[in-house]
Amino acid sequence: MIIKRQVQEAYKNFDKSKDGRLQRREVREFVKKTLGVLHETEKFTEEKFSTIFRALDTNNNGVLSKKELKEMVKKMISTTS
Ligand SMILES: [Ca+2]
Repeated sequence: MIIKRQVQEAYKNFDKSKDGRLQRREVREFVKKTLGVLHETEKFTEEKFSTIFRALDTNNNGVLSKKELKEMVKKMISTTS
């Protein structure tokens, strides 16, 4: 399943602290890289990221769990395909 694979890849590549949660800056790298592939011409601003991150960090603790990241990947796929 593509979502599961994306999430696993994201953690493998971006969870630098290897604690199973993505810090804000780790999420930014992931989103930037992923959106950079999907929307090469679109500029990805900090403001835009903040909006996305707030929406994704559903329990508002400043990090994304795998569950939260999975939701994000789902949304990203549904809005770009
Ligand atoms: Ca969270």
